[in-house]
Amino acid sequence: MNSQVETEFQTQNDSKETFLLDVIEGLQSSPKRLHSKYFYDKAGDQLFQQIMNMPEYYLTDCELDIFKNKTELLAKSILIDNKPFDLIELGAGDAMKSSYLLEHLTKKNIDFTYMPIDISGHILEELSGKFSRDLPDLEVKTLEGDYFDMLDKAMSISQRRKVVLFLGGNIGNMDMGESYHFCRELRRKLNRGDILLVGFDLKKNPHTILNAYNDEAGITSSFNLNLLIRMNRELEADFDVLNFQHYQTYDPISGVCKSYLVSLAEQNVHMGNQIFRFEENELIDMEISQKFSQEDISKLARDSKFHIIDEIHDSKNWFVDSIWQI
Ligand code: AVI
Repeated sequence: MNSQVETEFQTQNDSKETFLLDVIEGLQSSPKRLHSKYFYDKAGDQLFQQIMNMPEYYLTDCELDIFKNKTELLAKSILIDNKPFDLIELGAGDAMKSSYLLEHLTKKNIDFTYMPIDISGHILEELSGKFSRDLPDLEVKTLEGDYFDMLDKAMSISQRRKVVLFLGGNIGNMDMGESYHFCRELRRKLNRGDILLVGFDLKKNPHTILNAYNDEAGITSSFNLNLLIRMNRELEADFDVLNFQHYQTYDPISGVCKSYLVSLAEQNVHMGNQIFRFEENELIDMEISQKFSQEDISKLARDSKFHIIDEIHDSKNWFVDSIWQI
């Protein structure tokens, strides 16, 4: 049987116009900031792949350990009744981790449709191709676009129970306030009985965390600097990349892990008809990767009106997939 793959298209929200406006607003703020969602152009995707393969970057291996070795537990916690459901993955990428769950459910003849949501149509096409070859019995409906728009679409095209996956510790790329609003918005869109499975990177030895974002080879540095290169190419800016330096911090009390770019000189950067002045040692706030305690996770679930129904940890206890229900 052939895999049943359909795609819903939608114009990318983060068009060049939005990118430009966000950048201008960020560089006019104090402190200056850029949004890490813009890291992921073609070169940024490749650098992120390299990050995931670095020995210091443990997050991917930890969650892979859960999906590969605790698949049965994951399946049990999302299969509450025997009713058919839709398995939605926010930011599915190459679905490397979720594939283990998908294969497990398909082999058990569970009636479900996999709905990967991603901003990149190219990634979704590749994913469809991969599943037609490797898991031909899996029913796939790809949704290209913004998470919340596509979640609305998923809710409107099928009335079945929803299980939403938000993996990879991506929730950490929001500050605590933003993640609360994000979970509240998900809660608003879902129905009673629906499930949200979120991957959280846990607080641990601060050296382990700092090293994951401050690698010797400088890949994380290139990942940050690549956004300046992207702005030069797409927004006609004239950043001199050699005049900026990556700086990483981790505060073990708050769990806030942050990356900055430091201006190495007093300099002006042009972008169209805008000029941005940088003092020597002035910072651009680039990315937050929040780390969580169990208490932080319980509070986030409670505040956004979910119940935690299960928690599945990796063998080192460094990462948790927390399973919430409305
Ligand atoms: C995508 N996200 C979960 C990564 C993280 O760990 O915050 C992005 C990243 N930034 C630097 N290294 C990895």
